[in-house]
Amino acid sequence: MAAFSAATPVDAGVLAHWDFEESAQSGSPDSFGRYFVAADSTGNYNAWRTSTSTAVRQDYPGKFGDAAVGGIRFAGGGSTTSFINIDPIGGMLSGDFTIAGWIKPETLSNIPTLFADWGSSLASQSFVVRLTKPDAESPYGLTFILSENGTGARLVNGTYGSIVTDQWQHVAVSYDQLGPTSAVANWYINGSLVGTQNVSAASVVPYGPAGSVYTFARDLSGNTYYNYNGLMDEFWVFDRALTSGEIGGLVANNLVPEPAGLALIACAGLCAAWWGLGRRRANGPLK
Ligand SMILES: [Ca+2]
Ligand SMILES: [Ca+2]
Repeated sequence: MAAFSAATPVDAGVLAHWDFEESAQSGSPDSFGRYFVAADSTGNYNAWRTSTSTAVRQDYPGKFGDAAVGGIRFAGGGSTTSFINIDPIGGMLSGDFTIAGWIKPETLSNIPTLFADWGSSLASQSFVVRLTKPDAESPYGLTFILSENGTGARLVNGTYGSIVTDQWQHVAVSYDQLGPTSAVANWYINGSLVGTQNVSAASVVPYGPAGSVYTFARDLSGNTYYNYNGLMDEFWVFDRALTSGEIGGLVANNLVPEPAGLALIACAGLCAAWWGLGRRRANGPLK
């Protein structure tokens, strides 16, 4: 457990991380009638279900970790129990964030949802990360939808890149508020930037945790044909927009580098003179 979390820097901004190293889900409900499925390394957002059906299984391989049981499988295919839930992540949707994880789809049909705020309609979902085939000629791509707090208007809505079946692929989306009225969203597949949207709105603050639950592998109420079919592994949520280099670190070794700015912050007092000299050498005299 948490073998791949141990080296994560404390300042990396991790809000949640599920490594799915469990080999089975709990057969006994907790006091809320929920069955434990997967631990979050922060301890705050353990994933649970409302049943023990075999539509979700922990005895499947992942991308990282145990070779036999290091991932999780969702049956999809119209199953009404093929999903896992977590409590809404406070701090995720009031500002910058990144969602990243590994997927290995078994089938691709309809609009498989990977991770979303589970609302009663698309309009009531604060965020959705799913797979979409935009038209008959295009491959399935990575979709990211994010709604504005207060109005529900779309801040972000797009599908980019190419997703295939039967291969592990790393998917990530980030949201970076540049100012009160501007932001930028990025889509990554296997560490490569595949899409960017510049956001301009009266307020670029996304919904807070609007739903009663966040959910993996399930979309809206009743729309079981939106359930994802396949494997997942190593999903992370961060409270900031990771750089492409940091996302590359997740792809290469499932590790998160220390944010680049923190070294300077940490030595701000002692290093001010040194940093000033460095800048002078690099850029000419400071004004
Ligand atoms: Ca597992
Ligand atoms: Ca794993």
